[in-house]
Order: sequence, then structure tokens, then C-alpha cells
Amino acid sequence: MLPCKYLYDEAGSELFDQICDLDEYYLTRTELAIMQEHAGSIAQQIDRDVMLVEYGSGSSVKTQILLDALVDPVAYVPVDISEEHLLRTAERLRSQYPKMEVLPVVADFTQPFALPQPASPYSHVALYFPGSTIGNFTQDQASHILRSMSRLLQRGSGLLIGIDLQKDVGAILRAYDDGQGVTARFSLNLLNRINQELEADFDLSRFEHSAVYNDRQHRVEISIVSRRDQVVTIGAEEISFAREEPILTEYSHKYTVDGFARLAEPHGFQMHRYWTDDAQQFALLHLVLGEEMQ
Ligand code: AVI
Repeated sequence: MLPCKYLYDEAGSELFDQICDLDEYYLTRTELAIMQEHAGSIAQQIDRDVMLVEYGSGSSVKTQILLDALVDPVAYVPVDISEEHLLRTAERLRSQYPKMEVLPVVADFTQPFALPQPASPYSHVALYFPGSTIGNFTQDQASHILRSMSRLLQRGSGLLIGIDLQKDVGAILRAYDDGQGVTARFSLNLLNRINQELEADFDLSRFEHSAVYNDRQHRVEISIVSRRDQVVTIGAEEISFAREEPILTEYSHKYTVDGFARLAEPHGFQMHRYWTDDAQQFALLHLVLGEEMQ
């Protein structure tokens, strides 16, 4: 399977923004509602004088809710691979929060990188990883990310992370196969990208989007399925697809609060508090780094 970051070229990012607005896609609005309702107690848990690091560009409304609720944040460090987007957001945040240092880092957070040193002293670091993006990684990859987070942070640092919870499978599947076909376009855009960037000749009308829930692994498995036997050229190579053959493009894992706490524990993260919505669709977890156990 290709790393999920390849889904987010310009067109993919625009389509993902449209997904976030869909009625069926409960994740974004539920996480936002949790932030709106609990911003005060979340900020209290994170505590004052923090250096807040975010995996992602920080362009979302959720980030602003958090920054507005925090007491005297010293620095904000958005970490993202898309330099242009990151620098644009950083500029905007600098003018909105003139007392806070904004120190963008262009990096792939799945790879090691160093944190910048703010000019002003801060009392601790908190890492914000919203959006349930951790769900797009396998459990091994998620474990690896948690380990690298624990190496990046110091004891006493907090991790505020959004996870999509296990629930009625029908509701989950509707979120990944919406009536307007936006998610299908988002998936199939990967073939457009391969056509443009790797000189391929995928005919998108000969493929279709599929989202299946794997009960044992608690994840949605998203694929692009060949509608017929066909041969596609990528650069100098010819690749045959049989009818119904899937190209796996993405996983989206669904967790329980306890299950995620168990995944994070070996890396030294202890659950402190979590917030969820009334229907328990989504959860925002605050874990604190103690001693690593492996
Ligand atoms: C970014 N990520 C959390 C989304 C998800 O829900 O897994 C990506 C996505 N793929 C299809 N729809 C949404």
C-alpha cells in the first residue's frame, strides 16, 4: 500500500476539504464540537506557558480554538510536509497571535526531525495530533509514530490526540462511501496523480472506489477496484489488472479509548483524561509522557 500522504496533492487536499463538509462524514464536525465544548478544560490540562507542536499545518478551526483557549502559549510549532501551505498558515497565525512565537517546521512527521528552540522560555511541550490521522496508519506504524513522539518529547510532555471510535459499521461505511461520490473522487484522484507524475495512462472510468469494514482489525479498507480486465502503462512498464482486482489505497482504523491507551502505554504515554461527544463517535485523548517501558 502507498503511504496515505500521496492522496493529498492540491486536488486531493481540496477533495478532502469537501469530505470534511459532508453530512455522512461525522469525524470533523464531531471533533470540532468536542473542542468547542471542552476547550477550557483541555487548555487547563495542557497548562500555561506551553510550546505547542502540531502534526499538520495548523490551518484548521480546531487549532485556533485551542490556541484561543490556552493561557500564554509561548510558541506554536506546526509540522507539515507541504511548505507553501505551512508558511502561509504560519504568517497568518503570527499576525493573529503577536505574543506567541510561530516556528513552522517543514518535515514528514513519520521521519525523525528536531524541534526548534523558541527565543522565550517555555515550561513544557505539548503535541497536538488532531483529525484521527493516526487511524490512517497500521497499528505497527502507529506504534512507531508513538515511539518517535516519545523520543521527540520530554517527560511530563502531553499528547492531545483525536481518534475515531469503534461504532455502528453502517455509519462508518457511509462516511467513507458518500452519496455524492466525493470520497470516490478523492480515492480515484490517486490515479490522476500517477498519470500526471509517473506518465501513466489509467482510465478512471475503468476503476471504482470501494470501502469495506474489516471487523477483526477494526478498520475501513479503501481500495480502487478494476471494473474489467485491463492493461495500464506506467512509464515503460505495463501492468495487468484482472476484473475486480483491488488496489489498496488507505486504511482508516477505529479505536476504543482503552485500546488506544494500551497502544501508547509501552512508549511511556499514560492516559490522563479524554473528552468525547454524547454519541461517543469520536474522542480527544490527553496522554502524558512518563517513563518509556520498552
Ligand atoms: C485524514 N483521515 C483521518 C481521513 C480518515 O477519515 O481516515 C482520510 C479519509 N479518507 C477517506 N475519507 C477520509
